Parts: sequence; C-alpha cells; structure tokens
Amino acid sequence: MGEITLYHWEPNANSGKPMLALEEKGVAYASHYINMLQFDQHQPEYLAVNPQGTIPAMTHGDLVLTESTAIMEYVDEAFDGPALMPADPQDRWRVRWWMKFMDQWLGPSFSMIGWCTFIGPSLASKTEEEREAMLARIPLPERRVAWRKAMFAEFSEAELAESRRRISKGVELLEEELGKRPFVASNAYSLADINIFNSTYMLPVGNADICSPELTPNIWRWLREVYQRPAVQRTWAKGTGRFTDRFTAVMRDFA
Ligand SMILES: N[C@@H](CCC(=O)N[C@@H](CS)C(=O)NCC(=O)O)C(=O)O
Repeated sequence: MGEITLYHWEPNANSGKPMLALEEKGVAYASHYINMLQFDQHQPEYLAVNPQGTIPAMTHGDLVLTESTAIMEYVDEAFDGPALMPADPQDRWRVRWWMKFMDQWLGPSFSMIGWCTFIGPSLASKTEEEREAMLARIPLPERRVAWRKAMFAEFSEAELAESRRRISKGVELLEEELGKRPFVASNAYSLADINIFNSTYMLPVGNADICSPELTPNIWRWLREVYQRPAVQRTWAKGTGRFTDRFTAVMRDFA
C-alpha cells in the first residue's frame, strides 16, 4: 500500500509506541525526527501532516494516522509479523483497559512530572519573547496552557501532588497485575506492554521510594524481561540523547 513514514521524537511515551510496534512486527519505516524541544511539532511542515501539532504521526502511502495507541493497533493489524493483540476476549479487554488507563489517567501524570523536571528547564535559555513566540504557534489551546506552565514553572503544588499520587497508585496496580501473569494483560507480550513500558522504563532511575526490586519485584522482573527484547534494544538504539543514555544505564544494571 506504500511507504511508511513515522514522525516521532525520542523512543519515549507516545513517540515510542509506534516505534516499538513497528520494530516488533519487523516493518521497515522512514524515520522523520521531530525535535520536540525545538518545537518542530508546531512548524507548518509538520502541521501539514498533523494539524493538532502533537507527535507521533504516521503515513502509510496516502493514509495519515495520528494517536499513538490507535497507530499501534493499525500497525498490528495491517502488517505481518508476531501478533501484538492476544486472541482471547478477556485478554483483549485487559489490553484495552490498560492502554486506556495509561493514556487517560496515568500517562498525563508522568508527562506533567517530566515537563516540570526536564522539559521546562531545558528551555530556560530561551528569552521570554522567544518562549511567547513558541507558545503562540501551538494549535491546541490546552497544549498552550500546559506548555506555558512548563516553561514558566507554573504547575501548582496541588497539581504536582495529584500527579505523584497517581504515579504511586498506578505503580501499585501494575505491581499487583504483574503478580498474576508474565505480561501486563496476557501470558504473551502485547500492545499493553508496549504502551506501559514506554512510560515506565525509566522507573528504575531515581524512584526507589516507589519502585525497586524489594518493593515491586513483579515490575522489576517484567522490566528486566522487556528491556532484553531485541526490538526494544533496537528501538532505543535509534534514540539520540538523554533518554537512550538512561535506557543504556538501566540495561547495564539488568545485565
Ligand atoms: N493522544 C496523543 C497525544 C500525543 C502527545 O501528547 N504527544 C506529545 C509527546 S509524548 C507531544 O506531542 N507533545 C508536544 C506538544 O504538545 O507540543 C497520542 O497518543 O498520540
């Protein structure tokens, strides 16, 4: 049906989802790197692909696909390679449950903490005028609000506390779930593992109060196993910076 181009940032959170799904399926794609910290996602060239100005997006021939989880499902169904969705209806429900939980409830909390501790400060060298110009180009109003808060350190203590609470609760639920079966939603690796891993692979770094071999042995076992997957290693090898360094450091500990 045509060439595949993936518009993505680092293998992390939403960008990492289609990267990993394509890699697991063994599907070749042209990579179009969007430098999120330079705000490439709000430049006209990318807005012509995804007018919402969020990443990732994927084109397959003339078809333009957005929404990372929906893209993963498309990749799983449109291409040969190992199935990333289980056959059993209960397992399928569980895959969808976990993906929804991550996308709607837990993921935004990981993002808020990430924006505050890493992304916001990485823009500190920009002048106020430069930041305002960057904000003015953001198409989605809710994104403009979130970026403003990240850039000017305006997330309230209550918002941050709620995100930390959700992360602790989410880790607790994940630990419980992984005590029941080898992978998040079924006995085999699935889209749910890809989705959850992209936001939790960094838990072993600096979160010893909520995730450690002693506190969360099931998560630790699962992370170690997912880290070893060839498709996961190939995906993070495509990263360019700090995220891949962090992945490599954890990998060294797991080896
Ligand atoms: N629901 C969308 C969310 C995409 C999204 O928020 N992506 C983030 C990166 S993980 C992004 O584009 N951030 C840049 C921005 O909002 O300007 C999806 O799953 O694809």
